[in-house]
Amino acid sequence: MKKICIIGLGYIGLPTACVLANNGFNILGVDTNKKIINDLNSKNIHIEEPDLRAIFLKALNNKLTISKEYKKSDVFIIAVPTPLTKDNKADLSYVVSASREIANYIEKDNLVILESTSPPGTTEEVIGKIINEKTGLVAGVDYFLAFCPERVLPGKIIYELVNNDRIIGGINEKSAIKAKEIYSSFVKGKIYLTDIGTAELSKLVENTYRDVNIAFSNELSQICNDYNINVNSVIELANKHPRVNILKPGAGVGGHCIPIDPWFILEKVKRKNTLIEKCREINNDMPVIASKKIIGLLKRIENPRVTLFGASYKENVSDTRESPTTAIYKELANNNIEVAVHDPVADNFKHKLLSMEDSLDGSDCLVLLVGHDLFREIDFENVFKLMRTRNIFDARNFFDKRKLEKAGFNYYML
Ligand code: SAJ
Repeated sequence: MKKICIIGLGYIGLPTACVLANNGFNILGVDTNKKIINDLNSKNIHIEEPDLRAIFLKALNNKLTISKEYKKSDVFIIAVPTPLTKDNKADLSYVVSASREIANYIEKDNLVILESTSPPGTTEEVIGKIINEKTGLVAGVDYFLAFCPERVLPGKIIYELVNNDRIIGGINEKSAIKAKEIYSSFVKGKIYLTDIGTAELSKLVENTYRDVNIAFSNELSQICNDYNINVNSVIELANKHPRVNILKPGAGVGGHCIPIDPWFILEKVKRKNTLIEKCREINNDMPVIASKKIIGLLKRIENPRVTLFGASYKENVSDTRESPTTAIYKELANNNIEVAVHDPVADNFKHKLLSMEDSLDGSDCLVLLVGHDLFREIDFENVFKLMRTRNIFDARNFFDKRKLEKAGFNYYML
């Protein structure tokens, strides 16, 4: 049975480790975080994701071991974070330390795969270089090296891990074929083989395409304001065209992928004023634009109090990383507005999360930032009683405007 060492037991590494263990591989999951190791070994998972717990428990009964220590393995899969530095560059320190560790255990004919999203060149120029220098082995000759980006959507990770198509880039054809042998054990989608650089850039292009599309919709929302036309109706109708698919505007783009990956593309690009950078700017400005509108609504109210509904970076996930709510909170608080936050789904938010009742008590504006399904069940009669001034600012076109206006609320959209 092939031994695979998966490095980094986060949103990608842990589900991948489980799926591989449940498909006949002997898996060692490694992480530098002691708490994660202890929790996992006590059967507690640190990630909220539908169906993950079930496949994790099954994997423990199969061949999944969790440890802080690396071991000799046939395959090493790197799934560590690649965050953004303050000057919009990739922080590859986790990739570097994983590569150094792998170099201590790698043997001839092993396979090394990078899954973490990284700037083009990382697989060969960082991982390959470190391992080659430390071991004297040569990537593509003595061991196989490939990049196989994850493409799963948080909230649907387990389904998409199995059903999405995948791209594999190899340092040579043999490396790509070796990596395909591993992924084809569980992937039901198609697997496309290419070179490493093309695979690295394709991954970044997917997320950048989404960022550019959302920026277009956010710009449209501002243009529609000038014309006093409802942007959502415009997008809905334009999308009836068979070749148009505009995404939804909102109060910002969050998460740890879409706002970050466009910068990885630009890392070695000499051109200035790229469309990609402009779109980042448009999306980054949205929390401030939304805040200004909220502040404008409340200007005649003394000691205004605002309630933000939604702290996670998008609907129905608990993850609050890069959530636009953080920026909006800051902007409102800096303008002397008392801010309360309610989110029945989010985890680990920077500010205190209150119950719905406490967050709305005496509030002058309910701001809907994240369209969690649970918010569909809100009892607006109760909301009406709790609030001091009945303003609703709907940044996601989520509520039924007519129904709320009929119930006596002042309804505003972004
Ligand atoms: N958003 C909008 N309008 C939309 C769609 C999204 O404002 O119409 C916002 C969301 O509210 C959120 C942000 O964009 O704040 C990102 O959410 P998302 O659902 O677009 O993307 P992620 O970050 O959850 O996952 C993306 C996915 N990439 C693509 O769809 C191209 C996923 O498949 C990737 O695997 C993931 O990034 C990743 O890990 O790279």
